[in-house]
Amino acid sequence: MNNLIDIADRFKPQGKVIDIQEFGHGNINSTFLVTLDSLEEKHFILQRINTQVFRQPKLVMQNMSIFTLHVGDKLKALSSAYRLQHTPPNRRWEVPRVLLTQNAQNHFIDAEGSFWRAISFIEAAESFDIIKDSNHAREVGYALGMFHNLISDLPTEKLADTLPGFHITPRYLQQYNEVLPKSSVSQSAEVKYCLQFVSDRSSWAHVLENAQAQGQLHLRPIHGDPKINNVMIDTTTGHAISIIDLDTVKPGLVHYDIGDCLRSSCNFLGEETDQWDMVRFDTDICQSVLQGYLSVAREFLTISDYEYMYDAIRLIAFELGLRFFTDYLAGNVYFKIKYPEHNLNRAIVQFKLTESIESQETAIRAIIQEMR
Ligand code: GN1
Ligand code: MG
Repeated sequence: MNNLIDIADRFKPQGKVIDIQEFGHGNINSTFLVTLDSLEEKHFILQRINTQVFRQPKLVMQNMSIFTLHVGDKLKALSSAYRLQHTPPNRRWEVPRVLLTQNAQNHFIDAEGSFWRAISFIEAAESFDIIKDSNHAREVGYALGMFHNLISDLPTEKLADTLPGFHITPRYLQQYNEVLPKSSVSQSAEVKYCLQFVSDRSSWAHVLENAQAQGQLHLRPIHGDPKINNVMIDTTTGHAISIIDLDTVKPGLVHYDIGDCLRSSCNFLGEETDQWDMVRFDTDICQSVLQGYLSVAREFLTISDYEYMYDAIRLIAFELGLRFFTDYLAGNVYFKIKYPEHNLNRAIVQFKLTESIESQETAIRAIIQEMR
């Protein structure tokens, strides 16, 4: 704790650190909520970046600064006509700020070599691991649309690739094929189910990358991780007011974001359930998320973008299952776990969700078609 206080002290904007608690449910970084005895800024977020995953954490911070500057300017420049059209009256939209150390650095490396950074806390807001209702779903979709809208004109060349291969499904398949022969996990019924599941879908897994190679889809700045619990909801109004967790903001396909937002929102049991056979993709929630998304994002989507939306939803659920399963086979080197089979269980949840998406293909395609 003392060590944590020392580190928090370096970033605190003012006041005295009075409390530090672990915060959120991140699978990669370690996150803490710092409380200050200050009247101005009462809290901030302190994070230790997992440098096994983010090998160049300084580039993560650089992207974050470029993003924040761009969006800050853009929000100021939004015309009142635009605001009237897209943002209901009194809706706030906040962008997390990077806090600097007393030496004006955006990070601090401690004696053990850990990489720390601090980010402003969004007050009077909360996030949820599981969708509450269709109103919440529309807000989650709105948040992603707002985010894409604010960064759609940020040239991708300005953003560094902080996580090469992230969301490129064929690369995950390649890793899986490398890890599989070396793995010593026992061939339980669950493992056999996963092996078969991946094998049955391995040729289709190239769908988005092929579409990009053929010029049908284009790289844009993306969030990379817009799952439901990264959308902050105002505790009073119920409005979405921010998307947090900007580590994976980098060039990519908006489809990864749309797929990730939907796979996480439309699963009422959440990512951590052990009731595999009950996992379903809820199409009503899907419709509400897309309504919210398109209320702000319609302008920059092309006909091809719509055509690949169904594949994106199916693919990102499959891909996350594949990533969890590969990590289980590799001995849990990437995602944090609470028990040895954790990543296997998480993989099965995503594969069951993928099955549910596949079994409702016609209905999901109809929802997308209706909204175009
Ligand atoms: C990881 O740590 P967290 O929860 O922000 C992962 C995402 C996954 C997510 C699944 C950099 O995000 O891609 O979708 O777990 N982030 C990275 O919960 O791999
Ligand atoms: Mg994340």
